[in-house]
Amino acid sequence: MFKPVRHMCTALLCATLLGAGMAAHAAGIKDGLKIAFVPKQINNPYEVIADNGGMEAIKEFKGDGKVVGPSDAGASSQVSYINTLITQREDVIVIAANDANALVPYLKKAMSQGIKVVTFDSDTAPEGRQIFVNQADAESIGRGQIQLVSKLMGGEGEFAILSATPNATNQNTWIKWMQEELKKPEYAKMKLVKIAYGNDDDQKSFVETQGLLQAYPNLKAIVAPTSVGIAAAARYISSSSSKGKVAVTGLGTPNQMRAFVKNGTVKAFQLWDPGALGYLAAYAAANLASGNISGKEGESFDAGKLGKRTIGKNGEVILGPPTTFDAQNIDNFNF
Ligand code: RAM
Repeated sequence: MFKPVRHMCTALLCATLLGAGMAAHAAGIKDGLKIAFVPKQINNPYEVIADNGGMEAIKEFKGDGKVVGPSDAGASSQVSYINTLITQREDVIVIAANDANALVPYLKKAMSQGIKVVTFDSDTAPEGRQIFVNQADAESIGRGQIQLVSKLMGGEGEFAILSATPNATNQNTWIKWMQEELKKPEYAKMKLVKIAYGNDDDQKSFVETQGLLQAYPNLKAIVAPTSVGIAAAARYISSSSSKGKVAVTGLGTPNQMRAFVKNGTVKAFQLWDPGALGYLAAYAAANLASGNISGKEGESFDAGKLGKRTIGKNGEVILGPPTTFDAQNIDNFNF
């Protein structure tokens, strides 16, 4: 029954490792690494879950983690945080970038001083970082959003996208794939009438939803590939005469969307586990700073409870496919 693990460690070393809790996961990771997470914005529940996942991982491998960032999802707002982290000689900056290009010079400066840079959730251009930890394959997210909204609106009619900021790398990439998917003949009767931007600001997203409904009286659906946008759109529609007429879908957290699923405003939406995303980003960061990986395609690293992960093309590490939530399964999720 019980197999001694003699080949891996001596009894004493094993006892020490077990006594140290997760130390067994931290193989090859340097102690005390200074890792700073910079989310798109600090007050977005999605970002908070992701950052908490990162801090959990950093605790496991005995690093020194912190979260700093702006309260709005703007790239210029992230710059001063990057500059301060350079001065503070962090080992790694893990950032959800609010723009693909605007941050690159600052992140390059960090890298030129030996600070490692990992993007997660929202990437920069590849020269701005060593690794991008992506929630899921961007093409599948984009195409999947159109497949879902098509189902919800019966494959025909007008729909709009309510996005985050106009510069958000992740949303812009997903929207590009949505538009690509829309070219297929099976969507010929669907018309994308507008891409609106709520800037990942709850109030602005709420007002943009109202604007869409006024401007397009025949609107059949709103797809919001942002957790802030989808929650604001659902809140607006749930107490308007459009409830039951205009479908709301996109990407959201189960905890923010639960009430709208229960009251029938939202039939289905998608997401991945943001906590696992942050956790994976922290392990990628620590392995990079420990010299175990450099960001090249094919390199693998140990990501704690997520197991061994391999770096793909362009320094990208993928968490896994998204989940579709609906009334049947939403209560199985608590994030
Ligand atoms: C918002 C942010 C984030 C995105 C999620 C789905 O919280 O825009 O970057 O990944 O939505």
